[in-house]
Amino acid sequence: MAGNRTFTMIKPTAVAKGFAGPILAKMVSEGGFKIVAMKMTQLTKEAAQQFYAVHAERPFYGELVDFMCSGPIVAAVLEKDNAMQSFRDFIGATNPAEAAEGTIRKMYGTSIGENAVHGSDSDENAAIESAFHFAGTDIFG
Ligand code: FUP
Repeated sequence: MAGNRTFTMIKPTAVAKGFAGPILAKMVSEGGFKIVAMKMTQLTKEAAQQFYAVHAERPFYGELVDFMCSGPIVAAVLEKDNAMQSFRDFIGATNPAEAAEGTIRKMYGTSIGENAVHGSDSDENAAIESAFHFAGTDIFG
């Protein structure tokens, strides 16, 4: 059965441009996602390396890590039926240029790297990524 929680980060450029508020509002009021944990934080280089360890062999890994620790992010755990897939549909394709009209990445992303938001790609990773950022007592489901 599909899980009812997923994990997201609003990435540094989107936060710096003041898009955290509009993005969160869209997630809640249009997407129907409930925020059950949230914080503004800045990843250390080590934390970004660890978070994206699955991409360590990819050519864009260094750039991705540098970008993700370049400024504050907003991390959140979201709740909805079928949360992981529903949220990935809602944010759109990895590359904003290929994302459907009206999706968060289309509206707020500028490139495949600076694509405004992260969304977990499996229920298992949603749980791992949520635990990476939040203690169980800081998730209010
Ligand atoms: P997604 O699951 O849609 O976030 O996409 P991926 O897991 O394929 O990629 C994770 C992150 O790596 C993306 F959000 C941005 C970055 N990336 C690049 O910078 N270049 C690429 O070619 C692919 C991904």
